[in-house]
Amino acid sequence: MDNILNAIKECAKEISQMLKYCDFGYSNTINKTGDTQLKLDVLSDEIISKKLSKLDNIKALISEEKDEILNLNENAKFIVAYDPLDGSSLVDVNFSVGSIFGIYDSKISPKNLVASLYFVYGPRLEMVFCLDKPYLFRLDENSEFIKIKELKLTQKGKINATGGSQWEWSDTHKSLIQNLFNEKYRLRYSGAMVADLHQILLKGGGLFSYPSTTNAPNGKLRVVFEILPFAYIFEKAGGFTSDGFLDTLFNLEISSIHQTSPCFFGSKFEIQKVRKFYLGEINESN
Ligand code: AHM
Ligand code: MG
Repeated sequence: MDNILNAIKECAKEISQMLKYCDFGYSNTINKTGDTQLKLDVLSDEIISKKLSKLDNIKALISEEKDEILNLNENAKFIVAYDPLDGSSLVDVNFSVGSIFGIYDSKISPKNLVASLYFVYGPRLEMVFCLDKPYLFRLDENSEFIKIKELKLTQKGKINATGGSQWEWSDTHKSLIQNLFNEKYRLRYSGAMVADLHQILLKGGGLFSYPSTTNAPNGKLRVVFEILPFAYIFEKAGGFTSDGFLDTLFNLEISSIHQTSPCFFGSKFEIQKVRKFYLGEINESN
């Protein structure tokens, strides 16, 4: 898998450079989820698919920006699923954005996810790579990713990051969020899941949620290339995940590559609380 990791690192360096100087207007295409693609989304996807297509141990590529699977080498082992530029609508306000990759062995199923990594394009270029344990890396002045530390979550955090619009939340979600604020959690939400989840991982805990909403009952975030890669990292860091009901996001069933799901990532305390609210064991915000 080393060749895949090395190729992905090179892509991230290229995307990071492109973000600094490239025009960030809209293209005239719409992706599978219905978002009008930014030129940067399309360019990031091209950088990744061009480089990874050359590797003979990749069976197929799945991208947020491609409607269909790109089949490459039929007998190869790995399928790489990726969101080339997560949070791209925030580039115009110069917020941190990212790229997310999940590496699956032979088929797309939660159990077959064998490694995941993401990059944060912020003031620094950072990477979190996880095989057995998640490690933070930072690009140095010689353009090398230097290992900084292992990421571990505590049992209870202080951050509350929740997506969607409040008027579209269920009463259950409103009560859960109010309950966390009553327990002195602090709101931290930029609108780019890579940056928001990275903050929770580096600060040691908290809750990130993207719930079911009235206009998106299955949530907004995509299972194969956004949710599962982060669930893998969170659980390997000692954290927990759920869709509100399941005791792990790894029990989700996948029926299509662009499928979405409500999702919750956090420390033990917060995910236990999420499930108590969603399963109806608690319904008061206090
Ligand atoms: P994108 O992949 O098209 O950028 O969309 C995903 C982003 C996530 O990064 C973020 O968590 C979410 O959309 C924000 O949505 P909202 O503005 O509804 O909270
Ligand atoms: Mg995304």
